[in-house]
Amino acid sequence: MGSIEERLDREILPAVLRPSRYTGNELNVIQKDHTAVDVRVALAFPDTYELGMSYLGFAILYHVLNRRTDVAAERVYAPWVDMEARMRQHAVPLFALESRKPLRDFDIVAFTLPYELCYTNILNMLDLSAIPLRSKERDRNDPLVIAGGMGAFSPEPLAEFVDAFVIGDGEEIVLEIVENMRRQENSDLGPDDLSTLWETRNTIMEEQQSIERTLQEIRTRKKEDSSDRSQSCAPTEANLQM
Ligand code: B12
Repeated sequence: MGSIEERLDREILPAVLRPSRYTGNELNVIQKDHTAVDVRVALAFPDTYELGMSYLGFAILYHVLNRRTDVAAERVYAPWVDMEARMRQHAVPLFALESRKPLRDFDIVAFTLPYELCYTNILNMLDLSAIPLRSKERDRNDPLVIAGGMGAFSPEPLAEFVDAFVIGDGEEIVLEIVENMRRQENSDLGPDDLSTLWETRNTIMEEQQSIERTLQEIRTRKKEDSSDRSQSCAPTEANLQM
């Protein structure tokens, strides 16, 4: 079957529209040896290369993260439909442009949420990466899936799929996140110990469950109220006689 490189170069890239979307050899691109860094971050933009490449927020985070010598930050964009079909046909998982390494080999997959229209692309990108879609289906062998950008202000639609949302500017917090991850990687914590990030993920899930319980209670109460109201509004014999 050959390596990802061979399958891409021989079977896939010559057959798709605009193959340069997937080659990653632009000027100023930063390539690092994954074995020489502590934390590997895939910055994921859930739309085509042209839309993501010109997005300023992505360029800032790429720069801030790669300034650290112990972090490799790479980019991945949603493949166009022809590329996706070929990748699935040749069993090539979604890969980051700089190293061509599969997303599931990264420590963190960091999605940007620029507009709500692209949310289904996020699920498709996780699926193409063979990363379980739902947060609760993933374990510590899977990357931590985080998201930031405009959409993080209303995270509910993606709450089941994203481990942690970053609300607001990302320049400083991404460094805190990788520092947490680095400390976890370099510590001798056993698989059952929770790093601060995993605690965050669990807290978020518990909070979400408690929000869901509250919403359910509100819905049930509303139903009860409306059935009470419809009873009180129904004409009773006494009302009709008056
Ligand atoms: C520029 C812009 C565009 C440009 C984008 C050009 C480009 N390629 O970048 C163009 C004109 C193409 C565009 C198009 C659209 N846009 Co527009 N756009 C904007 C605008 C004005 C600025 C975005 C920006 O670049 N900000 C500057 C960067 C540096 O800031 P930032 O994005 O906030 O990023 C920071 C943080 O959010 C964070 N962060 C970002 N990502 C991540 C990821 C992680 C993991 C972390 C930790 C942090 C993090 O760190 C960054 C640095 O601090 C915003 C409004 C606004 N003022 O934000 C609307 C906005 C994002 N657009 C919007 C919409 C709706 C659209 C369109 C769907 C419009 C349409 N109907 O066609 C299209 C969609 C694009 C497409 N698929 O065709 C909406 C989104 C609303 C929503 N909730 O979905 C916004 C919010 C405008 C609005 N108020 O309605 N848009």
